[in-house]
Amino acid sequence: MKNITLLGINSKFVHTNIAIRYIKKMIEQIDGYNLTLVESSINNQLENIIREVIESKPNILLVSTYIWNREFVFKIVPELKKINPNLEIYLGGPEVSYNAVEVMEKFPQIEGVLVGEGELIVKKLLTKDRSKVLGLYYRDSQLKLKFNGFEPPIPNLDIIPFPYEQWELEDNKGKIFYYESTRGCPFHCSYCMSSIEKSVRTFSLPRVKKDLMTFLDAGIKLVKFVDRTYNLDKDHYMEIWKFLVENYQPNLTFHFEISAELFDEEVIEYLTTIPNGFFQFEIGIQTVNKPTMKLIRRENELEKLAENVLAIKNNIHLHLDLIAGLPKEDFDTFKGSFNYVYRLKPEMIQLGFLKILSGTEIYTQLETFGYKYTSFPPYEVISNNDITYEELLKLKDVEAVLDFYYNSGDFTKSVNYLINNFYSSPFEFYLDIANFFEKNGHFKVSHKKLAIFNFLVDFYKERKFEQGSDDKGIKFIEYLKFDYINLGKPGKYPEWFVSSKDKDLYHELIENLVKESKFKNNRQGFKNTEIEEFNIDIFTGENKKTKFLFIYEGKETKIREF
Ligand code: B12
Ligand code: SF4
Repeated sequence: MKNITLLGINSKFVHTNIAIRYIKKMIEQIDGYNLTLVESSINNQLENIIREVIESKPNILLVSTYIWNREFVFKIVPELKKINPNLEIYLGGPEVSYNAVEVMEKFPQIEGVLVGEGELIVKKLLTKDRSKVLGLYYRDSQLKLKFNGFEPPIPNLDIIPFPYEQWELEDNKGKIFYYESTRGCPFHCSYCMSSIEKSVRTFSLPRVKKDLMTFLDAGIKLVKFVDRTYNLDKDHYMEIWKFLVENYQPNLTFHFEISAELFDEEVIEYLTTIPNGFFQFEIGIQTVNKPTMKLIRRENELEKLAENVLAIKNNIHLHLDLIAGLPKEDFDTFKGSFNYVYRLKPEMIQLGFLKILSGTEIYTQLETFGYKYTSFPPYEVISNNDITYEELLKLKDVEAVLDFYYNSGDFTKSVNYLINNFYSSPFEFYLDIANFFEKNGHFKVSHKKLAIFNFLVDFYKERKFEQGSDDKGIKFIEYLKFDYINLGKPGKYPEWFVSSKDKDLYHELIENLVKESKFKNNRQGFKNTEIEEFNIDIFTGENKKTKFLFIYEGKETKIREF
């Protein structure tokens, strides 16, 4: 009996590694091996991971290597070999699949690199002579590097077992569970590793439904489909969606990466009926600059895209992605991309920076577009012919303030008011406040939520906006008060928040809510509510007093005007 340890190091504790689980399940089909899964995150200490691996007493170690753990993996491997010189170490995963020769030459401690889809290759490695295994880089008895050619993509995905154990789903309800219903992508985006492997294959629908039922029954919170573009085959994806809706669970969200312009009217209509929050879509828009779209082979149909996004945004959480550093996208054209996405008002805007990944088309265009990028992971672009390092740094600052003032969802009224009244576009606002943060050193330390509110007040004062507004700044503060109180019952009121409330009326409202059985008693009612009077109509902006009762229900706040 040999011991095999499988090592997966995630980017954060909440993530899971689906690849290493698949491979474990495949090895379970062969006799003669004791298997241990060691899963950790890059936030753990190297020493702890080394210890955990060694304590599992492996004869063979299989390591899953990705961009986020590459540095960790290459530090751990030599140490493990020092501790146990007989350990056979094999690496697999996207970070070693396109540069296996280099990896084998640099790390003599590594027995072999398995390139491409690992499930069948590992099975063959453990059951056949190495000279018969496709997809394996290894050294022969004279230490000469050998490769017998690539293993073709697995034609029937159903041979791969469901990766998760029932107990782990039940014990780790808060983790993100990844899931695949298809593999491969037919598109050719020049920066993306998934564009390399063209063949799209699907797990069968009965198989997918069975797997999804396991998730639905387990009481977990988030399942992320890693299908490269989920909505490729309408029959396939609609049947899965319909199945999920038939088995709807209120506290579970399914996340899909989709291409919004591929939806037809029937699908859009169907999507407007999905229970709120049940589905979450990530849509890679990346850029709206025409020459850039052409160069990266990703030509968005902007009108259709916007129309579809707006049609489904009421009940589906949307994450829209942009990439800075693409070819022919300069600082100004990036503004255009940013403003396009911002005006669609998704729940989240993910502002990413181009990574130069080996194996992709962009990797072959370094000279054409003058790319400079970091030689360590994640190989992020430093500059190119169209954008400077300083401009990219500025966009990083914009990304940070965007997280504070947009993605947090905490400033909907106040920031909207500022953008609509004092700026020519959303980007100009975020750039301006990013400059303010930089000048005042606010990026250097982390801040509590209240500080982020206070900075907005300081910014408002420093820019002297009240001089340019006909209400002497009243509206801004009223909107900010609303945003602040909407977040939860204030422990204390900041200096700029002069609270105005009718205490007798508040008492009466709570008593009514207790009568309605909304709360058990007055104490519970006061704890979970707040009232406030505003000098303007928060929803129309008119100069008219309004009073609201805020009812805090977990992450949600319900508002009643009275
Ligand atoms: C989930 C995910 C993440 C998660 C992390 C998950 C985790 N476990 O911690 C998050 C969201 C944090 C993330 C972030 C990033 N990611 Co990401 N991510 C993915 C995603 C969507 C799924 C990966 C996956 O599980 N796929 C399903 C499995 C079954 O397929 P697979 O990974 O290809 O694995 C197969 C083979 O590689 C191989 N294999 C894998 N491990 C092993 C081990 C052994 C021993 C063997 C033999 C074989 C083997 O066999 C597997 C099964 O066939 C992929 C895209 C995709 N759909 O695959 C991108 C992907 C891996 N990410 C990518 C990138 C570029 C990034 C970012 C840099 C993006 C960014 N923000 O700019 C960041 C980096 C974060 C960081 N801290 O540095 C790239 C490639 C990176 C690389 N070379 O590793 C991918 C491929 C996207 C792309 N199309 O370009 N990502
Ligand atoms: S970015 Fe998305 S659509 Fe483009 S090749 Fe990669 S996975 Fe496919």
